[in-house]
Amino acid sequence: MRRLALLNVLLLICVAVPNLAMAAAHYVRSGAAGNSSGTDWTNAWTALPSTLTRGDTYYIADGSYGSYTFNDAASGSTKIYVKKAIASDHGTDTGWLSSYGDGQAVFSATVYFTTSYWVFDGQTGSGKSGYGFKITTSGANKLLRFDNTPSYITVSRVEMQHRGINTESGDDIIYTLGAKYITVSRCYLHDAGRAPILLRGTTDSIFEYLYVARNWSTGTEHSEGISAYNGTHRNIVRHSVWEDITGTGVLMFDGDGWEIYGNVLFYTPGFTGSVGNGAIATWTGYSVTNAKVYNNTFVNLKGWNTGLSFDLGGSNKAYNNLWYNCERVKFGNVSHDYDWFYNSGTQSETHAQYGAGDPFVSSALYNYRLKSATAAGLALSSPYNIDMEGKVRGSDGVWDRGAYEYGVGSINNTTPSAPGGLTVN
Ligand SMILES: [Ca+2]
Ligand SMILES: [Ca+2]
Repeated sequence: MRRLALLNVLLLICVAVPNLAMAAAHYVRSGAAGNSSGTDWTNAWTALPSTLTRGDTYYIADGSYGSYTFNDAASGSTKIYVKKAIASDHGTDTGWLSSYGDGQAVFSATVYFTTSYWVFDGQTGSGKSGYGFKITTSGANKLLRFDNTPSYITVSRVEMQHRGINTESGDDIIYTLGAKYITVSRCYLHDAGRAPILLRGTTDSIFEYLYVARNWSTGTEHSEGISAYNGTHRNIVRHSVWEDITGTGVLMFDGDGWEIYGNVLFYTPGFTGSVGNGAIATWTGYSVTNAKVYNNTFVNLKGWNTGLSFDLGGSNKAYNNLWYNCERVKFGNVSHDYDWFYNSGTQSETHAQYGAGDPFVSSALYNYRLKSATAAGLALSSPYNIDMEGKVRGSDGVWDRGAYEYGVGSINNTTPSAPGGLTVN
């Protein structure tokens, strides 16, 4: 027994030691004036070094940084972690000052990923404020690029502020070329020169808990909130807010197996933009198959079609969506039912519900939580049963229509909260 126990202990040590020895932490702080070894906050690098080590974590303090290209070769599935340093997670205390961790680390030019297995985490931020990382530009560049078909990259808690001017040269915020298994989570994308998210050949990726506000579209250079084609399949867009997105559509894509659920798409009063093909749609001559469009809320959208329209393809399904005060809600090539409408036309649906007025807690504050239950929607399986605040749809007996579940859990539906209601952490 004792020999067995000792053997187990030795085995544990043998397993544990290499991992401990391999994973190191390094420190980056603009303005650091130590020996630039990156070993603590006094001796931090002033910018990320050109070569990073697989398995290691790089903490970055508040400050200004330039462009960076994450291009170190993958090694199996071992990730490299790049994190904003914050009070509760900054590695060593040697040389640490709280002022290094209470603001933003700002990359003032494009951030590129050209290899796989990365975690890029700003650690703080939600809705429209408090993000640990920021990427911005004064030029026509894209802000966050995934080139050369990289995969397994997670980007979270990053503000991406473009310059809001369309120069007709491809001013997009996020751009992918053949990327796969990308997750962009809890980021704030705003004032895109063209498209906030432009995907080419990207599959199996997730865009979630985003706040996306304003893009720029012109007659000769059309824009969209998401523009996706050339082999874009099985991508998920969920639990996100899309404010004042204009152009061909808000979410425009082609391909198979897209899932779009739990989003809010809205226009603020006085916004003069519009959408052409649909709020969620594809282009003429493009094909969408097996799309699922569930429990989204559409508010005050304007345009030629603010519904769901897929030109070619089939087997597309839409349930439990809510349209309030939207122009010309039309459906094309999609089976739809259990939707809710007010001042958004009369639709051919067996279980359509027509509301009596404004159903929201506070339209003035863009709080689109429901102030009362809707007629029961169609109960669906996981993962469609969770709203953006984590409420389990239907657990009070009524699966509500729209993005926000009513009447479940500890969140008081009648308490106004942050604009857009994106208070999740
Ligand atoms: Ca600071
Ligand atoms: Ca309910």
